[in-house]
Amino acid sequence: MATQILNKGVSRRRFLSGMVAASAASVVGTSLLAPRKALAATDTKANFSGEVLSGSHWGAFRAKVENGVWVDTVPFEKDKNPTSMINGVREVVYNPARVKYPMVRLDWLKHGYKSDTSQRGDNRFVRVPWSQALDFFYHELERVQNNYGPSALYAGHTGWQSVGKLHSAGTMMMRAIGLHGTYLGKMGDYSTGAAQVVLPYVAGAMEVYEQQTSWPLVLEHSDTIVIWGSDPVKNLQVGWLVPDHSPYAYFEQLADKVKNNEIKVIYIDPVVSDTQKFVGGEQVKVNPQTDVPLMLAIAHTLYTENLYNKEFLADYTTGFDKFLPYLLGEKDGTAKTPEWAEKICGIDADTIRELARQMASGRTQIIGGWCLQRMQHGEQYAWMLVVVAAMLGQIGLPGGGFGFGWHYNDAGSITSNGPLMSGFSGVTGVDPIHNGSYKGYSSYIPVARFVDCIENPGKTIQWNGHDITFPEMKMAIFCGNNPFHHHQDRNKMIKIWRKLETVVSVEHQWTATCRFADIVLPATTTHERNDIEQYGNHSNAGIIALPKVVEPMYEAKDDFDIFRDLCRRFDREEAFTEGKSQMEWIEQFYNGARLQGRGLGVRMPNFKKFWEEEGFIEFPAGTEWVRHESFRNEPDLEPLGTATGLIEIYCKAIADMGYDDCQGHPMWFEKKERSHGGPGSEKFPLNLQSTHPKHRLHSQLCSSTEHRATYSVADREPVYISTQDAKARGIKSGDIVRVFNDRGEVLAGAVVTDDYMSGVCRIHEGAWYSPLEGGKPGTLCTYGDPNVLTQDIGSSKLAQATSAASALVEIEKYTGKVPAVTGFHGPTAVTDINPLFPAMDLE
Ligand SMILES: Nc1nc2c(c(=O)[nH]1)N[C@H]1C(S)=C(S)[C@@H](COP(=O)(O)OP(=O)(O)OC[C@H]3O[C@@H](n4cnc5c(=O)[nH]c(N)nc54)[C@H](O)[C@@H]3O)O[C@H]1N2
Ligand SMILES: Nc1nc2c(c(=O)[nH]1)N[C@H]1C(S)=C(S)[C@@H](COP(=O)(O)OP(=O)(O)OC[C@H]3O[C@@H](n4cnc5c(=O)[nH]c(N)nc54)[C@H](O)[C@@H]3O)O[C@H]1N2
Ligand SMILES: [Mo]
Repeated sequence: MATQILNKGVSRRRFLSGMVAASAASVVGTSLLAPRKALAATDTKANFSGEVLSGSHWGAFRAKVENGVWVDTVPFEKDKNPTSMINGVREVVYNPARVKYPMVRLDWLKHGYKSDTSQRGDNRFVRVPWSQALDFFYHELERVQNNYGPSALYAGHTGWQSVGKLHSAGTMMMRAIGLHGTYLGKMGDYSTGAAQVVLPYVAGAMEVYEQQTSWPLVLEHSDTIVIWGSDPVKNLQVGWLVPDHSPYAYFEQLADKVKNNEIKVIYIDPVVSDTQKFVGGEQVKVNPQTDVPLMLAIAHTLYTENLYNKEFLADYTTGFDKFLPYLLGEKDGTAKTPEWAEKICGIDADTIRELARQMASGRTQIIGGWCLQRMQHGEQYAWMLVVVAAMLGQIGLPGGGFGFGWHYNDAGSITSNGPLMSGFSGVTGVDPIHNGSYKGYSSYIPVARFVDCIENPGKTIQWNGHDITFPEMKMAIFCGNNPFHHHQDRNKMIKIWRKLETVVSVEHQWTATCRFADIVLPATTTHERNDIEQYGNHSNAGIIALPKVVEPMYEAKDDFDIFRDLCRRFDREEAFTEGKSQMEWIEQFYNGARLQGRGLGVRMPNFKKFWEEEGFIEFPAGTEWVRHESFRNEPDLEPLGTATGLIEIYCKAIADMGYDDCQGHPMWFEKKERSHGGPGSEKFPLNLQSTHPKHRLHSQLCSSTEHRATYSVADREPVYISTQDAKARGIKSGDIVRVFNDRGEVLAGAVVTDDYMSGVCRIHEGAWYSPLEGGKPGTLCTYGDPNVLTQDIGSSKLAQATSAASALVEIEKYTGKVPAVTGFHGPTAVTDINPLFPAMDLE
């Protein structure tokens, strides 16, 4: 049924005057945005047939287009290890969950910010014209700023949006909203929330997002590589910019070296990872959430067997003397021996001792992942890994020491000698219209506590040495992220969401966040607009043009145009665009790099030639590099960024914060929920992993119908379960099962496998929340969103990061009537509404 377009006359007359004429569609068309003749080839794609080179978070590709329709995708020939996810990218443009039109939630349209928010999630929406949707958006910003000030407006962006130096959706939102007024922002992210707070105290840098030692040096120098809770072969498929997948060549070389017994690779992981399958090596099956006891026992062995590097500890670290009494049990009466650890982590004491001896027997590179810090007390893992590496004394040597980012953004590749391109900025230097008082509330919150903030205005929590006092949030804006996948404890979130008066979502997929929003604005995908991006992340291998592949679908508009049209409503359009068209911005980013390139001796063609001809430039190769080498060579001249310039095994700054759950040195803390005999495991015995998806980027590509069918099981998200646990529950591969705990229940499709140890199961994060009864807390999720089951608690008072990886569940074969999956069909469009619905109180 076709949705009825509401008459523009329904719009609020008072503030509309003068705006209808300036409504987006009438002013911004592709012809105005790309005025150059030279751009004709990429400008109008309506009847285009041919091939377009472009890029995405999943890599670069050539899109085959026939008569304006994208029909096939082949990987870019320079990418020697493309991911099969490339096949799902075309479907981002074409799928039933595309956001087609501006939509307003039915009851919000009737009653505005006084709507019945318990209806949120019932998915009933009304199509409205663009101008009206943007007027509502603008008017709400005004109302909230005037009545409550900046702390009631949350625009704390965190999210993966899409690639492109111009259309960085979250940046555009922050720029536009920031031109209107100040707002409540966020600190940190979900990815590395705990590590990025603790590691600067311990090692002087975040350590997570930085480049790592070049792979050729690791392959040459390492005797042992310990991969600790990390799966680079799975996780390097995607990148923040367009990945070049260059590290995969090194994993192939590593596999050869493992085969020839030249390098020993040990995986500390409850699961046989994709990396282990690709590279080979041995698994040490650790009980989930108990890596810190294992590390403490390794440290204990290194110490008692005199296998540690005293000179390194003396010259490069501080505080070992304060840590030692804890390690030896002089403080708490418990020596952290392998026998002590065995009972917690499930690895027998002799194996722990052998592991410690192996690590001390030659050059050892420790490669840590991030899942382990995405759990309660996640700070301790990151800190203790550095302590073990410090005791081994190889930090700063090629193939030795620690690294926390090898699974991310092509790390370990060799960085080119090319220039770095800048991008669209979230700030302008132009004063906002509203610059009100935060009235004693904090102007930012730790990002993973944002639902806690909505629930508890006025509450004060501790964070990284500060008191954070939550304000009363009234309005929230999301653009380029999907909180109804990324945040924990969905059912709690649904209840608390009702306290918000107005929620805006700018999206191109009808995600659960759209379902729980009031105003939904349809954005274009990368492939319906022009952009430019860096090719290769840490490798910075080159620059790739991202020309439009097809014309925008339905009424989708570029984020740039959405926010410029919003800014026009408060006289900040010029400040937003700086008077430049999209193509002028793209050209400016390119020319900035070209100028830089001259200084580096890298010649780049002029923009016209780049854009019209190759669309791709490769930079000359750089040189190999060793992380922490300069510190090792000259600790006085190149100190770390810590308070002492040294590695802080004991940290006075943290100790002085006086937190019970993160003290002056790394420690083992029992968890609220832990499998294998830990708290809560009698009722819910299985540890639920919600690690990063093998076939998606978070929730992105979940709505790609054909791609989803390649991995879903009985139409549901897979839940991986060990052979032993499946047998005990009478579950076979292909069964629909119910995964549940006291927080909620989801259906999923069972995959029974020997890759998982008993007591461990997994549903990848990003599976779309698909409620049986939309908006009802506790309702069954028909597809398998793992965040229905996770805990929403801070990691500790230090970082207040997400604890998504601390969750227990039970699984049973589902015997009830199997409901259809509800998540992927877009909104229920209400069309029989009287256009003269009761006037909203917009004053
Ligand atoms: N249980 C559990 N939860 C987790 C994690 C976990 O390990 N376990 N991991 C966490 C981590 S590390 C992360 S980084 C987060 C990720 O959380 P998010 O970054 O929120 O996840 P995405 O699915 O990438 O959401 C991006 C959204 O932006 C939209 N989008 C894409 N391009 C554009 C655009 O051009 N314009 C606009 N307006 N929108 C666009 C996409 O359609 C998508 O809905 O999830 C976190 N949540
Ligand atoms: N394909 C794909 N790749 C991605 C992403 C994606 O969505 N899809 N997202 C990207 C983003 S935003 C991020 S933040 C990173 C995330 O990177 P990470 O957080 O490092 O990755 P995960 O896949 O969540 O988990 C890595 C490993 O941790 C193991 N693990 C889980 N629990 C435990 C435990 O208790 N002990 C031990 N020793 N190991 C454990 C898992 O079995 C898995 O092998 O990935 C990036 N790469
Ligand atoms: Mo992340």
